[in-house]
Amino acid sequence: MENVLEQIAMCVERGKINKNSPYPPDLRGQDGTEELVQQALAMGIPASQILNEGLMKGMSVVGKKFSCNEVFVPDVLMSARAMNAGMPFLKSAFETGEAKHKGIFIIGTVQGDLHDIGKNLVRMMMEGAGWKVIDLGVDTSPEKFLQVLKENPGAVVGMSALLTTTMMNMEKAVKVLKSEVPNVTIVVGGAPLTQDFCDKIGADAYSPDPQGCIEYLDAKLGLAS
Ligand code: B1M
Repeated sequence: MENVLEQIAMCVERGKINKNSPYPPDLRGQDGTEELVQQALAMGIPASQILNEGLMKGMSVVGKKFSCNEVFVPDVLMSARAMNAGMPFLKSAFETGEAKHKGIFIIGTVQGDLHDIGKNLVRMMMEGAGWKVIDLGVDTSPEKFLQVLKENPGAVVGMSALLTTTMMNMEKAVKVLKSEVPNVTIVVGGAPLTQDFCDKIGADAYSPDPQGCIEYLDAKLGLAS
């Protein structure tokens, strides 16, 4: 069991997507995250363990290497692709099968920010928790958030930011939404954020991980089981 999780982490670290992908050359012909995640699920390893001890473990190694210039943007992009390639298989395992939606959750990475792995994870976990999710993708302007919110009255909005430089765009987006739709609930997250920042910009909640977002909304809407 540990072995397959270690292999998944290694594939994310090295950017190995699937058996057919030619990169990296020394792993040609070997399984990538696509195959290994499916194997791990078939072995009965819980999706959350595959996510935390496989995919996210590999990405955390990449993050540390990126910080000290041991790997560079193209390497990180390949790792992101390998991680994203494994995630759809986990999605079905996270899904509860409940037909009734708890509500609509609009999510996007804020303007100027192209990081989407964390946002995709939140989307996946929210879908699994019974929310209908509208994913606005990356580089989402305040106007886009507002337009989609107006088209979906009563929806909750989630925003993700990974760069200290784009946190100010999150602040702009929160201000625009709150001034136009004062009763909207906004949850924010992303590695550089803090509860203090959330309070300062007037968002309703900060969560360091997807589960916190689910639990906050369950509690707020009285949906906790
Ligand atoms: Co970027 N990058 N990057 N990068 N990148 C970081 C964020 C950085 C910390 C790396 C570093 O220097 N150590 C740094 C930011 C520094 C800072 O702002 N202080 C950085 C930089 C500088 C940059 C560029 C400027 C690099 C350059 O071009 N010179 C550039 C910016 C591009 C842009 O956005 N305009 C850039 C580009 C990229 C890639 C494109 C190569 C790639 C992104 C690919 C993609 O997303 N498709 C990339 C990556 C992969 C990273 C690192 C290595 C990993 C980020 C990640 O996906 N983590 C990252 C270093 C690191 O984090 N250690 C780094 C895994 C992910 C699951 O975690 O997104 O935090 P995270 O999400 C978590 C929680 O935060 C939370 O849940 C998730 C699961 O637990 N969460 C929420 C997230 N959103 C939430 C919302 C919620 C609730 C919880 O409610 C709504």
